[in-house]
Amino acid sequence: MSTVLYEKKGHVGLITLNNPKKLNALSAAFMTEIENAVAEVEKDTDVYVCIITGVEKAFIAGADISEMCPLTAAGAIAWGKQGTDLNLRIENLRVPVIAAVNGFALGGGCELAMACDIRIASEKAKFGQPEVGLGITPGAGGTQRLPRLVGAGIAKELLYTGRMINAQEAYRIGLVNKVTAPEELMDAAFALADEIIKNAQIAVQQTKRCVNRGIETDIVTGIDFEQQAFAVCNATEDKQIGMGAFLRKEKEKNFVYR
Ligand code: DAK
Repeated sequence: MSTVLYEKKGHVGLITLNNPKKLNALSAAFMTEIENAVAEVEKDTDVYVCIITGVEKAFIAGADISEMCPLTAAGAIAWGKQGTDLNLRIENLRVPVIAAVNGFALGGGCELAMACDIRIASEKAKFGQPEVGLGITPGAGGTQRLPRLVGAGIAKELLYTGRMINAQEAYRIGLVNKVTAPEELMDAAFALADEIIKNAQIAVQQTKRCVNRGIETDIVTGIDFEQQAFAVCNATEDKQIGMGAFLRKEKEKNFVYR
């Protein structure tokens, strides 16, 4: 039985992390399986949104401490590259990625969730960056993505204390967009995916690129990037479909993703 499940539901690529005995701790082998599932999404242009979730009580309870424990500085660089690359790959995936955080999202798990475009959480979710308590810094983007999401002050408090926070607190600080009852989490994730899917996908994907690029650059460069994306969308069939429907006062828009 695979510890990472991949299935397609309509235009959604659903990745389910399924190693509950280890609380989905990120071993090298487990990360390879996640990479393979992400590769499925990457190559399938019929997937418009990706959802990542976990089974039972964990989203991901961090990197596998038994693998990290014997690492030397040199070994850590090689080992660490896999996690860093995986998160960059998720962040730069062509399609929006929703993290449906069902339980523990700690250390590398919180970092992977933060590499996703949008996070929604079950009331049972718990977030934290406990690395300093293990004698290490966060290693897969925690010191970079957390301050960008919640601001430096709150991020530093969480990073220096290693404190675990619940879903409501994560919502209050802007780490997650929504909190749901546990049994409603996947319905909420799919409802959000459907709201994205009904739009013109080249426009959605270009918008993702603009936000990701723009957030890392000065505003003039970011706006220039946005202008290029706008030009690209103007050459699409979906633009004619979207605007044509408005001008003809039609509700129905049958986008063709061209
Ligand atoms: N690693 C290995 N095994 C883990 C694990 C982890 N992170 N988390 C849980 N497990 C295992 C437990 O050892 C236990 O295994 P058995 O004893 O049954 O064999 C099983 O999962 C169930 O866990 P518990 O019995 O502990 O379950 P509880 O409900 O009592 O507690 C817990 C749940 C999440 C509070 C607890 O398991 C816990 O504190 N887990 C560790 C959390 C943690 O410290 N995570 C690591 C943070 S450091 C890098 C990239 C990434 C990273 C670093 C570098 N580079 C790119 C450079 C990431 C670092 C981290 O994530």
